[in-house]
Amino acid sequence: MSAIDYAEKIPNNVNLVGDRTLQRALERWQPQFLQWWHEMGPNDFEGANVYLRTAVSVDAQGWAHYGAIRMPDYRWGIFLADPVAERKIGFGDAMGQPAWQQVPGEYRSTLRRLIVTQGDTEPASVEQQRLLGHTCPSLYDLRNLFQINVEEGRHLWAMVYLLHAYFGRDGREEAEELLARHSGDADKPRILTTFNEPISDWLSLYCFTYFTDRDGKYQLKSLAESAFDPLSRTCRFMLTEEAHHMFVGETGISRVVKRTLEVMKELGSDDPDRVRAAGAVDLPLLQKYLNFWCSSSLDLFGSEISSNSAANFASGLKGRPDEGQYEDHVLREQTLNLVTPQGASDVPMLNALNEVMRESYLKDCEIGLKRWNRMIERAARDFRLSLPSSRFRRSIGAWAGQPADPQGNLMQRELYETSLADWIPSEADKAFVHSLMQKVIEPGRMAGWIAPPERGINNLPLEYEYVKLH
Ligand code: BYC
Repeated sequence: MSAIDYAEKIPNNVNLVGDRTLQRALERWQPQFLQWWHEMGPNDFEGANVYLRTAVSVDAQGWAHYGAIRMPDYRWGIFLADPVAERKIGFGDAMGQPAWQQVPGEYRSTLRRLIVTQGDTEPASVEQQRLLGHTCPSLYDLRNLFQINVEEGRHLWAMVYLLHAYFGRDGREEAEELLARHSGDADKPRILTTFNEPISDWLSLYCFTYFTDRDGKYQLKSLAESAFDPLSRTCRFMLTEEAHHMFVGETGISRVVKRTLEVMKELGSDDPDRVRAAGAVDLPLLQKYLNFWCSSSLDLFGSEISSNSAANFASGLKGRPDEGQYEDHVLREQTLNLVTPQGASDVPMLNALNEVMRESYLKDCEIGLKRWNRMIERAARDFRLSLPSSRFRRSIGAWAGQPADPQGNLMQRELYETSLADWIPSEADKAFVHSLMQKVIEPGRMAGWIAPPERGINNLPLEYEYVKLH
């Protein structure tokens, strides 16, 4: 178990003092990061005392430390999971050879690109969520939002450490660019489309943390398999933080469903208009939000047929999540039958790995859907939530721009365009959801559109003042 050194200016468990040049470079980046947080983070809440958890070590018990702090005082730092002794490459053409402690020259630019793409999403999400504090449904939720935000900030630190430590001058320049691109910026947007979508209401936040953070889980798991050992160790520790983000999404949507069912019971009706008039989110509206964020997140896996994915796997840069669960780790002999708008064909498995990952991701997404549908079934309501087909509303890959309905049926483009407002939130839907977003900050109280959570944080009561605003 590695303890984290909090006596240092940059808390770390990588013996930063042992490398003065790296330490100095990171100490130069640190004020730029803090300035970015001050400008692009949840800056209207800088004076608030937030009940946050901070890692004290990188093992499973390392989350013990909880305490109220101001967010700008959060100790962002560099934490890697402990090394695995004599770790070997677990897949690809170099399988069985020792994992790399340095970046092989021939993979330098590809690895840098993967790390930059991963790193870019982290500050992007903080930027996307920066105004949500003003409309929080409770102090409990406000605290969870801020916990997620500071951890995304730390995930940025994780990638910046790799860039500084292993990619020299190019890496340092990329680290600066990570603070210069901004979510939704017309001139310098974030790299991946989902991270340029506005998240201006809490229903979107719960969908984002359910669907998009789950893509994070899959991407981090596949990078945790990497032959480049520092990347693997970094991602393994990031995954421990990611779990809470998905928890916020899954329980957030559960609480919305619970409240909606209560309102339907009180009204004795499931008429969406009446549910809305009573100040709750009708289930068809929730379905539209699920359709939007799920389809956007499906794009994050890349093209169905991808030479990048083949090269990354074969060279050992990026594996499949939980690579150990598979039998064949080289994949030179296998094919996958893929259906594209051009028809079905057998594709070399190496080129189809984005699709393999997307399909296992969709299965993982189903778990929440089952839970929510059980709640709806138990309330004897005749409605079921579902995931959209991976052909629906795609912008990347074989199905990009294809007019497919949420069930995946191709249709006439004109009808598709006019039907979109029935499938994803329309302007009127968004305006309604925004009208629900009224800030509730009395300890223990909840907004009317969401049920309370089953329990508080770290065994504290729900009435605890998780954020002291003044
Ligand atoms: N948007 O062969 P292709 C998270 C580009 S979330 C825009 O289809 P490939 C988090 C691609 O870059 C996890 N561009 O796909 C969650 C490529 O460009 P170049 C983030 C896209 O390369 C919540 C070209 O299209 N981590 O952590 O096999 C809160 C052809 O690429 C998109 C990662 O993504 C898109 N959606 O896979 C906070 C892991 N998709 O190179 C955080 C690192 C593709 O030809 N990234 N393109 O110029 C990767 O592994 C890969 O870059 C991708 C794409 C999976 C994104």
